Amino acid sequence: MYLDNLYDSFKKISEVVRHDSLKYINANINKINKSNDSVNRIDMIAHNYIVDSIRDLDNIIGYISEESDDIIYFENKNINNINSYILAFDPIDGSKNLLSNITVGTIYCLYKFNPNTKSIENIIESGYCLYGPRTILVKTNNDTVEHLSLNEKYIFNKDCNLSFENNTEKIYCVNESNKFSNELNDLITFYKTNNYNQRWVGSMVSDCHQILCKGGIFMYPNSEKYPKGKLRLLYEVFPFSYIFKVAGGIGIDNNYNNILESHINFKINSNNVHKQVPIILCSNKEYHNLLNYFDIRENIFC
Ligand code: AFP
Repeated sequence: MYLDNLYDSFKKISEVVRHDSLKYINANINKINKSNDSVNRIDMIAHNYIVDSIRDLDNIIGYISEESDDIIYFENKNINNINSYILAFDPIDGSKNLLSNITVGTIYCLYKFNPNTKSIENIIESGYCLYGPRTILVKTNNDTVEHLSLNEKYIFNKDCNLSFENNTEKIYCVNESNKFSNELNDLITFYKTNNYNQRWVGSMVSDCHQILCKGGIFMYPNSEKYPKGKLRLLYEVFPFSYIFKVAGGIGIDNNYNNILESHINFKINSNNVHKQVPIILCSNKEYHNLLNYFDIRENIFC
């Protein structure tokens, strides 16, 4: 499936983020989305560009956006079970950061979808576009994660593939102002005492990009403030878990299990379109460190 139209919509979003009046794009448009966030004009501009870009792609029968209450089906599409897809996306991830000119991005995930059972059958591609000092597109392409940057001719030019193989930096990425369980506090202390460096931007796209480029671990666990986690399963957690998997890493849930294993046949309904879940994303090496840590901890406390 060619998503060139989608990538073109990222170029348009990048242009608006860079050059339109800040007052205009950051204006609150008096709308609250299903996640209870107030919607800024830039969120809707990006949403509309993306929807327009996929509307004419035959096999994409609908979409899920952070800015739409429910799954939306395009009219007049030839819906058949064998070849139906939906695109889930967060048009502007980290939009609160835009006010302070901090990098934001778009996250997307293309799902093979069964319209009869309304369930996800597979992830075909996922990626994100970062609107930072450079506009960077990171996307899966079968078994590689490609890193492309927007050049002066307005073309996404491939720079390299991203892989955890050579990434050795010790970074832990978590918002420590949240109140976590004792178990998680102990884990964070483990990172501190083992010379990991803490980083927190507050846009998932930026924080996870840093981990993909350098190594380490990203966490948004459940906390007192977000008992069910904060990040959205369908357009934040699954896409990043898939990117991490292809790069040689993993996304894990509350019980430290592979979160992608729950995506097969995940049934979408109005109540779970914006489902929030706890998530940890890291390289396979960091995952083994984490399991070793828990083994040792268990032996001490048993
Ligand atoms: P916004 O899109 O509302 O700015 O939220 C961004 C986000 O969903 C995700 O991108 C970040 O990882 C997370 O929230 C940051 O949240 P806190 O810094 O408030 O914990």
